[in-house]
Amino acid sequence: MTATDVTALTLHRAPRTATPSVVAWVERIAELTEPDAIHWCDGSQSERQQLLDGMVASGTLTQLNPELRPGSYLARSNPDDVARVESRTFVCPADEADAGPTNNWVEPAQMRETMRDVFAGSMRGRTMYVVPFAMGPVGSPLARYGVQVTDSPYVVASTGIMTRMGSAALARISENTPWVPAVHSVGAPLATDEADVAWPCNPTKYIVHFPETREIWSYGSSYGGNAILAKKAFALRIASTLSRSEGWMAAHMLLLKVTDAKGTVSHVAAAFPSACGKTNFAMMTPSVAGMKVETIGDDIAWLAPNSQGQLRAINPEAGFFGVAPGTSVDTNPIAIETLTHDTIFTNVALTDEGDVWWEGLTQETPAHLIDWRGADWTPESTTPAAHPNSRFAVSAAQCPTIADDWEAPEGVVVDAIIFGGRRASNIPLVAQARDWKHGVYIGATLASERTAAAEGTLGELRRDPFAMLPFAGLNMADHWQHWLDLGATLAATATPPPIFQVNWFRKGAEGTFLWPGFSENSRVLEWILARAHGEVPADASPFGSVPRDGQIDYEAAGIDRGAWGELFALDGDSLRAEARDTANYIDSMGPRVPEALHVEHHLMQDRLANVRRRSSGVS
Ligand code: GTP
Ligand code: SPV
Ligand code: MN
Repeated sequence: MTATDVTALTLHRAPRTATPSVVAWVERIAELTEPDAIHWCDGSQSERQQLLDGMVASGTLTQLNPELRPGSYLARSNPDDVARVESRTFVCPADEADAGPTNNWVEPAQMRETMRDVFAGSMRGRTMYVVPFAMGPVGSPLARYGVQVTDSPYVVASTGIMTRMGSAALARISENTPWVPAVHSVGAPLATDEADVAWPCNPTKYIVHFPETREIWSYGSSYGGNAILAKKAFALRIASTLSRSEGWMAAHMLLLKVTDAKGTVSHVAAAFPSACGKTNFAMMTPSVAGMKVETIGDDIAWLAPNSQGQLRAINPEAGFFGVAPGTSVDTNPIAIETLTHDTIFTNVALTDEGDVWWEGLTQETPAHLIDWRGADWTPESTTPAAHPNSRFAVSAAQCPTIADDWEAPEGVVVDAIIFGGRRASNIPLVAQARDWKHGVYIGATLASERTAAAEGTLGELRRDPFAMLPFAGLNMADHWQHWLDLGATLAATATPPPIFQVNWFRKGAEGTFLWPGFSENSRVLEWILARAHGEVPADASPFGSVPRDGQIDYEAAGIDRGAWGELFALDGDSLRAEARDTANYIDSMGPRVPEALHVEHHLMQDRLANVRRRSSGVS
């Protein structure tokens, strides 16, 4: 098909509501990528079913047993396409300093040329889908809009779950609406009569952001954040620069609603790095009597101060793309219930009954499975049945604990902010920052052990400031300044929400987790809210305020006094060594690091100067 034919097809097929700038852009991308056909997605149920049926026919999806898992499908990716590829993710502002030390940068004109080269003819033999979407409730003042073109029906179906996708979003985009253009190709053009593979992709991958023009170009991968561009690429990387110029904040945070036994309602936003417990915390079944936790979001929050000095938040997404392994009726019964129907699973194992399985789902391991690579698997196998980064994509609306205010157009008021990571040592179970600036220091210096959510060495400790290391589309030091500025904006009219640090992953001498986690995290949440509402005193520690003896019923959580003490133990030498590393780390973020963070670091060092080895929480 020639470029002219494609243009005619586009014009013919473009819905009347499509604004001319969107149509013109679609035509330009079609001329570059040369698809065989163009389909403008309306987001309807029938369109969705057609896509799913087509993918079953082509072998991309396996339909699960409709009696066990109605409306649900399994995708097996190419083994080289199983997680985000941070090494192939680029942030390309005109000035390298605006990308900062944490991002891969290429001069934008050069990167544009590379994009033109790799995308040229990249959709030959395929259909290009035009996928309009809203991030946030359609019509909300906090919502933003985008259009992704992609040659992957799997990405269309996933985006249909993860965003408000289709005609309503497209109708919102007028010539006066800023919208984010996102171009995606699997990078596997098909020659005439060439048979397709189940998971087309390309060994060469690019996930590219041009923050100044708010553009995204992604090539070669169909996995998660690499390809569902509304999610990390837009709602975090592009949004982190957009929000800085507009005075709000894009955060890698879950959002939840808590109602305590007295009926008091609070909302909490919490940032944990990838695969460190956001989905679990957002869907928690509290062990604290009378406490109710409801879900608003499990991965991304957009935060905005309002004129009364409140911090308002929305979940810009409409679905959950969650880690499967470890999810069970014991750890996350709400997720298990959410996943009973209409779910797309990727890289989990298939049972002989046509249902899904993953490590940790059941205590008993099935005698036979088809593993995530499509090979026979038995308990004797030495490789995992499900890939460690295998995931489910499911609509948030079908979560049994979805909060009634999850789509409130004005967002919910944030009463407390939490930062946490996976830390075997040094970091206490919970501590309250002394003030906003100290909280920003905690967020900025956050570290965590590396998980399977990205490529790299598992378990290696790395800094993950604000859980945004892979998701900041700007100079990290500017992001830190933006957090300080947000606090100042809030403080001009009201008291900003308190900031806390948590660590569910501290290990004892035997190398096992000291804290049971999951439901028992509600005990920590209860203390956090009591502090946020000014109800209880606390003890002082170098990390800020920590619980007083008796405030958290750790025995009810199933641990003894010894373990409780270890959760707050301070090892002076180890903490000072970490603080020296922190100083180097802060310096490595370059000349734009806010002076306030250097000051906070010195204050922390002073507090650590005389720590020997003692335990807090235990006398
Ligand atoms: P992303 O989607 O990658 O951003 O991850 P996430 O932060 O939502 O992580 P998720 O809740 O999916 O948890 C990832 C893994 O951590 C799962 O295997 C969980 O079982 C495990 N996990 C979650 N919460 C806890 C906890 O409180 N304690 C322990 N020990 N493990 C936990
Ligand atoms: C993460 O890695 O933080 C995720 C999964 O939420 S992905 O969408 O692939 O980025
Ligand atoms: Mn995430």
